[in-house]
Amino acid sequence: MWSQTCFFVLSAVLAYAGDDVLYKNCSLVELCNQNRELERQDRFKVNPEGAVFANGLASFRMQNVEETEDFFLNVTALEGNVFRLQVEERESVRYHIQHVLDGDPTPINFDDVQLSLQAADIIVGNNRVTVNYSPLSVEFYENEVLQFVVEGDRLTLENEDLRHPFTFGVTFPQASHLYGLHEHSDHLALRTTEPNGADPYRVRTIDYINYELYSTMAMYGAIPALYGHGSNSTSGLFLHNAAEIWVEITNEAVGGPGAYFMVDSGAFDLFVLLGPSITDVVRQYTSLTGVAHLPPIWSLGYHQCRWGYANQQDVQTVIAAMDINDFPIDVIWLDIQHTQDMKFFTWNTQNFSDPFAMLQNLSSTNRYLVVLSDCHFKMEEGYFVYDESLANDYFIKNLDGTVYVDEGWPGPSSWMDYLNPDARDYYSSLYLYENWNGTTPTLGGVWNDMNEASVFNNDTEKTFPYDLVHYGGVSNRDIHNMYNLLQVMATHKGLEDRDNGTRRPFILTRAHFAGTQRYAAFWTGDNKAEFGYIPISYSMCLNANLLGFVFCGADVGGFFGEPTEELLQRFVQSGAWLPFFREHSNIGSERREPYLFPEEVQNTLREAMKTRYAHLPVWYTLFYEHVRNGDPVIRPLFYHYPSDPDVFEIDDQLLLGSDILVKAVGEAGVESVQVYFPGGEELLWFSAQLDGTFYPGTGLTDVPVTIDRIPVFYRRGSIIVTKQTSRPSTTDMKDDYYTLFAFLKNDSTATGTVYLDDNLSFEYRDSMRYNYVSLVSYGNIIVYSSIDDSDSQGFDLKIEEVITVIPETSYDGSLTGRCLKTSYKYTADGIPLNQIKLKGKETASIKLY
Ligand code: MIG
Repeated sequence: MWSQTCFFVLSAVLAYAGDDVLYKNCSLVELCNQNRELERQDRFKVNPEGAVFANGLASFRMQNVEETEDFFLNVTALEGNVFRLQVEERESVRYHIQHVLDGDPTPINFDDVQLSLQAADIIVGNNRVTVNYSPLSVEFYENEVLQFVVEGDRLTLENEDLRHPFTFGVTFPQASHLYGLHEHSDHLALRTTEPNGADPYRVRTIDYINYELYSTMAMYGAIPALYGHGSNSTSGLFLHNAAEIWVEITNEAVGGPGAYFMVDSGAFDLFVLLGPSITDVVRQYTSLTGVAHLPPIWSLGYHQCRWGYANQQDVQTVIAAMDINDFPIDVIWLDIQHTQDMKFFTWNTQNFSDPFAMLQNLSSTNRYLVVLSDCHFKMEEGYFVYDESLANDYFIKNLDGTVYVDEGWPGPSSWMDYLNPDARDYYSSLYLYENWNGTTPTLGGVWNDMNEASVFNNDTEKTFPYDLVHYGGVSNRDIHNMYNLLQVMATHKGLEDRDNGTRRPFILTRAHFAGTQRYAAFWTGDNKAEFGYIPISYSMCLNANLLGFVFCGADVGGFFGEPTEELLQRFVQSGAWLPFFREHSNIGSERREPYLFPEEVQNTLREAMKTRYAHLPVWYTLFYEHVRNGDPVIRPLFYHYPSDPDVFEIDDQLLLGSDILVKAVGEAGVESVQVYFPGGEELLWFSAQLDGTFYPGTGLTDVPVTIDRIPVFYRRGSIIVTKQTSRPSTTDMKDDYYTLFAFLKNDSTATGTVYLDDNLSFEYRDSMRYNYVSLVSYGNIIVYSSIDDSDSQGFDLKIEEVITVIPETSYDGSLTGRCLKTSYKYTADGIPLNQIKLKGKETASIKLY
């Protein structure tokens, strides 16, 4: 026991002796240093002869200006204001990735093609794509407004032995700000990078240990999508490529903000998203790369994690202490220590000698377990996963054909090659109950950590070397950023299969790529117990939400270090408003379960957590709306107030849906914070404390804060659907009645939606078993109707109370800054509301009294 503990601590210290020199800046990476200051020059032209136009595809013959090499330039029109631009050598050896897009996008026919001596104009609906032959450029117009340009003078395509780098420049003429290129610990609005300033944004999945605030360095996630937003419109791009990318950003350029992409390998396969609104661009992106399925409801509750729950008694003790101290919790997590010698899919025989009993105990309290499972496997004969994978050739190889071995948690390890479909199937099968001993449905989810992949090797920036070889001879260069996607696809299939598709899997992944959102949630990795890591968690999760990855959270409390009591309270208060809500700490930090603190600290933590649970219907409904439409769950202000330039750089405030405004408190000792209230004078924001105060949407305003809570506001005109009964877990809330808050406008109306289903299965998807309800309040009348013709039987909307809120006016009609609340618990006929069942499939109303 002792020696083992020492080993953990020691290796933890070694692993975290992080040193920035470890990670290369632009000057040390050939791709970046050789291309960064590339001269603008026309290197290519289109030869108008030989262009082919058919079925939504325009294929041009492109040549270098010396006319010695032949390329093609293809423009495809896709549904919903999207185009695809592909440029490639005629005799291409470039690798084309698979599995990233959510199905093959269907081309649609052009309405017209107009050819001149200089250019081809392709017309599709409101859009026009102009391919200018020489100098080469491709312009994208929406309603005759130039939205997006691919510049020809920074286009290069090279062929080398193992890599096929290319570069290109784009501009967004209508934009004032650029967003995207997740994941960086940086502001939401991308900043200008330049040779004497910040490095270009690096897009490569890397375990950036001790990550710093406000950096353009690569991190765990890599999503090569970029949006340009201005007061009048938004457009965007998605580069369908999983190689390393560096992106130079210029905000001040004459033709609009621009980006210069330096791509290490793979195909030039660019999707152009023409909006024209930010909502449209997000939907265009999610229609290409997919959306999440509904999370099992328990995964929206509070998660208690720690790298340090080292035996099954500990699990039981933590849950019991949470219960005794009245903290809601749904999930407890086990880190690497649950395994025998870091061998995944085994249990530590001494400390987890009876996992069935542990799971049984958890399930008796309606709680779930999530355990960590990494993609590296201990090189040890007799370890079944290692033996079977080796025998079947499932591991990644070195260039010389030998199996790749390097250091992971268990010491020398090999990494599963998820590009191999058989390896994926095998890996999926490991999750079956019969193969993973001691597991039951109470082990509801899996945590795939370290899948950048992280390797304990400082010479390769703590990840795979570039030249590793995957199934089919594919170089890691070509798929590095999507390795994680292939893993979580397999994990997801494993979890689906073990329950015969009856339960929604929950997976947490650290690395992520475009498309990973279809299978997993992610968190922002190893942050620190410092105030700055609170606002950055909002910025990072907001960015991810714009790029289709909605299920995001940060280690509450900070992974490294010791939060002060104040910091912990602020972390819990802000983390409760991010989609994934988990406290986590590393093995070297002190325990910080909420019940370990003085009574007054416990009280604030408890209130923040209970507030999260009370808003569970809001969360669940927003996740459904994401599944349905591709919309983000949390949103930056500019998403709903796109023409107010003052909000374009705000990233420490979020909107949960459209109706709840939250401001992170990211500083110690503050007595007030500046909150930006959007929407203009007519729009009022009511304090969620319901203490009677409200603020008009007139911009930055000082709002007093105490340690008790962070500023949260409800939008006037909305109906907020909550559950007010305090319960130990989301499962226990299943049959609880709803409490509606209606913030009535001047015309005495308010609107909202709520979604109900069985919380756990795929029946909502496979047999339309749900009830999606629209609500309209007219003060003392509530009108409800099911939005779809779904099978809503059993999902009646049960309300116990409706509270209307209106601003108080003084005798001369001016607002007093206070509001009036009215509670309704009975119908006008004197029937208690909780005896009324609002069935689906009908529009009806109840009169309240
Ligand atoms: O090298 O499993 O980000 O959450 O506790 C560290 C131990 C490996 C990194 C994860 C962290 C987790 C830790 N892991």
